[in-house]
Amino acid sequence: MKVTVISGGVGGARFTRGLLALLAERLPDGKGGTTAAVTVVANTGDDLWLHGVRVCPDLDTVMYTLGGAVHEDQGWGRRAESSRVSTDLASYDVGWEWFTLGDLDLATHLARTQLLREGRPLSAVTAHLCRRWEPGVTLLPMTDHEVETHVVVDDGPTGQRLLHFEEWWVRHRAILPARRFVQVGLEDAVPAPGVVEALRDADVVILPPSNPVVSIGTVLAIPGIRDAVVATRAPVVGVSPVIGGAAVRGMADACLQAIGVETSAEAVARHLGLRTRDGVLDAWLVDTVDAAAATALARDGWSTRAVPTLMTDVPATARIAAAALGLVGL
Ligand code: FO1
Repeated sequence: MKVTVISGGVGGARFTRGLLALLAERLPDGKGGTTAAVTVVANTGDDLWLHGVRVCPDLDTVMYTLGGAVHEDQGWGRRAESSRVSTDLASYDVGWEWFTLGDLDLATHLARTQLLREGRPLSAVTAHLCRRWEPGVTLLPMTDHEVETHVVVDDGPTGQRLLHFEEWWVRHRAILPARRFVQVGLEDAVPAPGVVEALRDADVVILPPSNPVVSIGTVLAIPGIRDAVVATRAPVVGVSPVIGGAAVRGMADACLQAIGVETSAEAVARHLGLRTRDGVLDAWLVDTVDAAAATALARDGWSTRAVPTLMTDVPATARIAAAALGLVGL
């Protein structure tokens, strides 16, 4: 069975961890894993150069989470981390003192940067790093090109300026109203090797509860990826990142507001669109509190279901993954 997941950071990583637990139960490989082949196509729009190293937040969040090394409470970065280097760097007044690169996390960025400087594409570098963490999936960046999400914010009464997404998200906690998002470098980008094939050859494509704008939206914006999702023979099922009108993680509501989409399970589904009507989804899983959304969407041709969708732990997430697969007959 081939499963392809389009993922951002924390939400997508946690969902995939539950999905792997479910698949290990249903299709065991006898070694605690699964015979199913899972590919994660991850957003790299949050990536940035900092202190001379290339930081890939969503790739690393998926790699660390599935590799068992993630700082569980944060959802990103390494467990048992320290920040001696980052603290000392601040003394030089260099870089972003509000963006902490942990000491162990730095090893990942240094290794990645060295391999990139040797001329290897990000997809090959990611595969190399995953040899250590054995995430149990094929982890692909959405593209090997540098595409960085920037946020247009007001600058004084009449001006506007561009902030890197991480500055808007971490330094300003998404408080500055985002007028729009710009993926710098998008026009030159093509899907990374294996991405289109993973979408084309999948038995199911899943959009987990990641940020629909800056994570899922950015991946779908890479020329060729959205078309591959629309064209795949696999059913495409999404899990709402919004429960009861509130974004579960991060500041998805600030992002949705920026593109004029209401923060609701129904509005996000309609934003992503039904595949038979120029969208990308066939089915949409919502939380039990959003049962009305499921009913409204079902009336418009959606395949929907309302189940508890809070990913409180791995078993709960495995049940959510089972409900998502169940929605498309798997
Ligand atoms: N998020 C924060 O809120 N504060 C940080 O200092 C921070 C540092 C950081 C370093 C490496 C990395 O891979 C992620 C980091 N994040 C931090 C999380 C990051 O903002 C998010 O993981 C994604 O951008 C959103 O998915």
